[in-house]
Amino acid sequence: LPLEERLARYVVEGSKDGLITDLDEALAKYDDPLEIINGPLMTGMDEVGRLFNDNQLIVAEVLQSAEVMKASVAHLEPYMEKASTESKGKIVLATVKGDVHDIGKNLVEIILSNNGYQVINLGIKVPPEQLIEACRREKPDVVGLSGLLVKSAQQMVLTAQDMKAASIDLPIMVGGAALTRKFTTNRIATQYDGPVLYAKDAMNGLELANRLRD
Ligand code: B1M
Repeated sequence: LPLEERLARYVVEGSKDGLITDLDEALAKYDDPLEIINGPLMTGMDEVGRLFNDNQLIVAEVLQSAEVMKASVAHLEPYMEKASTESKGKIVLATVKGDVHDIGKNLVEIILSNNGYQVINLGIKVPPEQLIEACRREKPDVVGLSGLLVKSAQQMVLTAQDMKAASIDLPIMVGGAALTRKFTTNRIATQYDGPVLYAKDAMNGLELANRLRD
């Protein structure tokens, strides 16, 4: 099989046998390690999502796929471009209440921290109270919310409402598969006093954070 298909297959099959060797081959072939993640590895993950939706995979198998994705990101991370050490700002990052998906969020953390941001990663299933407390404690420049489930998009609305009630108006950046720009503008931003920005992927998240600084 060609390299790209082999990489996607590790994710789909949840197998790590030969993974590192192929990732190293990919590192030699691609200029930017992020292209390996956004390309073949994401193709594999999308296939996992499709098979899971069709009841052809069970949660335990999807978990194995997630492990392959995480191991791949960990292997590629040291090769990603790192900007100067000057601190560009602080971001509190969380997967919203009720949601355990964290691969995308952790990718956002890697990209932001490699590019000069201090990231306080609160983890998964983070309730609004915990986020509000972190905002008061950490005084971040931006709050980043991730969520992949349809119900997580609604949870982001509730989170924005609670933050507003707590008189917080820091910029919020949201991302995740179930979200759209339209939902962000029409449903989340209308419930909040500060800016609410939609990031389609982790790189876009970095662009938006940079734009907020300017
Ligand atoms: Co779940 N899951 N899952 N899952 N899972 C999805 C999301 C699903 C679409 C699969 C499907 O049915 N086709 C579906 C959601 C349906 C829906 O609501 N529309 C689903 C479901 C149903 C579930 C469970 C309910 C299953 C069950 O238990 N019956 C359960 C939910 C539990 C819960 O959260 N309470 C569940 C559990 C799991 C696992 C634990 C097994 C595992 C997660 C492991 C982990 O994260 N540690 C898992 C996985 C792996 C997936 C899929 C297959 C892959 C997600 C992923 O990691 N993608 C997913 C299907 C799919 O997405 N194709 C699916 C790779 C990752 C890099 O992409 O996170 O989208 P992503 O991040 C992207 C962008 O979205 C963006 O940047 C990244 C790219 O650069 N981004 C941001 C994300 N957050 C951002 C934040 C930002 C900026 C950008 O700024 C703050």
